[in-house]
Amino acid sequence: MAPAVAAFVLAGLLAACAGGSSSSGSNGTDGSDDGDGSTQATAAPVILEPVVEPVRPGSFGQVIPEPTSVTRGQGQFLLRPETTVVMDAGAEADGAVAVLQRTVGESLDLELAVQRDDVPPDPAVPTITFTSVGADVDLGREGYELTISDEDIRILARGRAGFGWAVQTIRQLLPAETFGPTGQDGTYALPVGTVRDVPRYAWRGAMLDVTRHFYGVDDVKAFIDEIATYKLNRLHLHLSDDQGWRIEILSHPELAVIGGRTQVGGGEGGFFTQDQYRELVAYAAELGIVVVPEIDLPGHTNAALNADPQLNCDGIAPDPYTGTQVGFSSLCIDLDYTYEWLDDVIGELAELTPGDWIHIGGDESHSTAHADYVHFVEKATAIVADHGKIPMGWEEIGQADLELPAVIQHWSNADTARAGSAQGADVVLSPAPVLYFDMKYRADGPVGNKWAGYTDTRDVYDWDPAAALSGVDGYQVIGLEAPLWTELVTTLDEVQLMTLPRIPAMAEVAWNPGEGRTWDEFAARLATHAPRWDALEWTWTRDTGIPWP
Ligand code: TNX
Repeated sequence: MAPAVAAFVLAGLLAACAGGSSSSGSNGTDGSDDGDGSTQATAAPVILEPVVEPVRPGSFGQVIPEPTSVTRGQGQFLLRPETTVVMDAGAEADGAVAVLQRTVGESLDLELAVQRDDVPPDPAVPTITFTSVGADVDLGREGYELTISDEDIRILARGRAGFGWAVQTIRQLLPAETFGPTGQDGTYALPVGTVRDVPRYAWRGAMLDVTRHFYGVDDVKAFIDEIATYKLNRLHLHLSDDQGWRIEILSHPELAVIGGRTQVGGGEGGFFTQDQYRELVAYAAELGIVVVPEIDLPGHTNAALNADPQLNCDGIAPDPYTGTQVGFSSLCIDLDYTYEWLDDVIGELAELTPGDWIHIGGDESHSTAHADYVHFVEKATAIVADHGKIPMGWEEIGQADLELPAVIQHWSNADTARAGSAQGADVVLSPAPVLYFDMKYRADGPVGNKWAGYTDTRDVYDWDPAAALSGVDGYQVIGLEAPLWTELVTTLDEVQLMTLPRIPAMAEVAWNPGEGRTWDEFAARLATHAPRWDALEWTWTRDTGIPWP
């Protein structure tokens, strides 16, 4: 369809929707949602032709990140109690189906029983089919095609992630209350149409610092739920720092037992046992998220130096540290023990990590001499590679000779980041003035830091990652990641306050290349997510400039 025709049809559709305003979101129920969530199958507006992108509020739900292409049809699919899931034998959809069952299924009291595709489906039963048959290469590892007719739903993808993201889209096409606890009343409808959706960047991440303040399994799962809703696919866990060591290491138990006892301000700290950590990795994997563990080295190591005296050049352990300074600690670079210890730690971490990457930190090693720093990074990255993983580090590691593959994470100094990319390393962008979500939204924000400036939701949304690091080839930038440091962030409520709504804004920048995206349109769509967060009892910031309900 020619763009002009698409625009004409879109205009007609918007006029047909109740009120005709660009924020008349009825979650795709064509205005027939009577306001209490129940939906009648009648009263669809008259639409002469399907609408082709761009997607706009009221045209096909309020999905964030905005899908890269949508074709809107007429009518709706009703989710009925007998709705059955069909899994094609070749489809790696178990995780996605489990997520569908425990979100939409539990909320609406639907069993969503699974049937293999070798059993011919009863034509009277509405089905949701997951299949890879005919999925084209352009869908990549994470893309999906979601086709909703008035009789059934078909999800086409090449792998786990694509099926998972299709399920997140389905969730968002339903009304807000379907995000709530079990037993929602009513019949819920999905709009008829096709979404074909492929992400812009392969790395769409968030980092949670569990060291400065410890967050336990349930808190981390809640954070995983939040980022998965917006199709982020990497959870970087900052597991060690001066103030705490948070992962059990069986060959050096004192690291967690002693190093886990502290946190900023003197609270009791904590750590993950390896079983708990495996549970988190599996929980994330089901939602399409790879966990990237970080052990910060050779600085940011006071907790380890305190727990194991042998790591110190003089054999004397320093006192525990519960303040917020950085740059004062360093492993002893000349000791053989340092590398034996590191090999043990990285070896156990590699065993716990199905993902490709292990992050060795490398930031702010201000008390390590430059030559020592370079020597250490070369040894540490080699140890990671020996354990079959790709070394990743903050941009400073680009000062060392890097064996490829390697990933550097840009946060502060573009020249340092370029030194790594010039060696061929992949680059993840986390520039502090835009993506450090420990910064306050604005001066009067209740929680947060300000050293990198204030960052409101619009700053995140309007940022252009393609222009962020001049002189670095576009293909080397594999994606974006928002770090949440927690010196000043002390509870899960505050984690959510700092990341909602900035995570959805970043997620859309990372997913959708943006032709036709505008802040005003996004802000209207974003506002419709607040009732979803409320239904989930997630805390969020009522940032300004967004038409919240
Ligand atoms: C800088 S960013 C740090 C962290 C702090 C953070 C606070 C980076 C690689 N290092 O150690 O927690 O600032 O905003």
